[in-house]
Amino acid sequence: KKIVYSGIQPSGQLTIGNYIGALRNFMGLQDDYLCLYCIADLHAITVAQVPKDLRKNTLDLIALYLACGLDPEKSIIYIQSHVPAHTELAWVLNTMTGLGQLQRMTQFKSKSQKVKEVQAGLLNYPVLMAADILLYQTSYVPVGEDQRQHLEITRDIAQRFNHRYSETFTVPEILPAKVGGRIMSLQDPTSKMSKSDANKDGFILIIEDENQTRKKIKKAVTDSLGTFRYCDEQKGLKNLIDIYASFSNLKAEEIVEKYKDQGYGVFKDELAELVVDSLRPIRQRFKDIREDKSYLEKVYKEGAEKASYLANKTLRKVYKKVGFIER
Ligand code: AQP
Repeated sequence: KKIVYSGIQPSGQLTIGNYIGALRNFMGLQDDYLCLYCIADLHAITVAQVPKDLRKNTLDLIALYLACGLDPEKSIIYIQSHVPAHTELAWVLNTMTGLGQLQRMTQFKSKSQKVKEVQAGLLNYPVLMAADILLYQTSYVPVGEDQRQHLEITRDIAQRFNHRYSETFTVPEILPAKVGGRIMSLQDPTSKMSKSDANKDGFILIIEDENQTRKKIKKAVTDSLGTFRYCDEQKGLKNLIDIYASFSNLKAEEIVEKYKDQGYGVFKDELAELVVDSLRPIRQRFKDIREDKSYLEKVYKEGAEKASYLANKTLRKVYKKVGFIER
């Protein structure tokens, strides 16, 4: 079977952006591919984290993976820091990645503006991500559009290594979401919905109280044009239509047709109910799974064992090719 790899950072509670752009697409791949889904805690610390929150968010994320339907019998679910090969390969790849290329990354530019002192880890984030993906000889990476640039670097690094030494890594391809690859903030539709946004009204969490979800959708920024169109002049509305499309089987044009004579209010109310109804089963399952600590532990321990086995095979090859003496 071909390999699918993806990960999500436990850097906060997950938003519907993470769900629509990434998580939701993980489930359908489990039968056709060998899937590895990681909890990217090593990535999370590229931005300062409170240790106790990181621990909680990590366990929450495993429970959420399971609540969404990831099956540990089919897929490998594990915590990134439990597989040391990620950092080991990242070091090697760091020695073959240009500083200029890393400095040009959009995510680096936007995240480094938000901190007082920029740490090397933030700059090197895409190299660690390349290591994650390449370690498993991944063919496909289901991620949101915001990660496309990082996937390009991963491909560059893989090709550079293969060219300099010999065929070692599979060169991966992005598997973008069919709809909603880039969900925007409800409060600022020019920036992407992000779980670490200081403005909590900007995002809807996968796990939150239903009334909170309803309130945030009501408060979402639209415009004073009053027309119901799907266009770039009406970014707020466009984003809400994208969210509607993601949770229904309607296309943007069909949604416009349905609501064009009804105004924003009715549309928002119905969108809120659609989102709440769609997330309800996950919210219910999450509670039970999250309480079963020993089950969660079993899942991530077995996951780490399986992942390590595969990762170490690639790492051994890499070490040999760069000229390290075998241990
Ligand atoms: N707004 C979004 N629309 C669609 N997809 C999105 N993703 C993130 N935001 C959106 C996708 O979610 C996956 C997990 O992302 P991550 O946690 O590894 O990092 P991120 O992309 O940096 O996500 P956040 O929510 O913005 O986290 P913070 O605030 O911690 O940086 C990825 O596949 C991503 O494409």
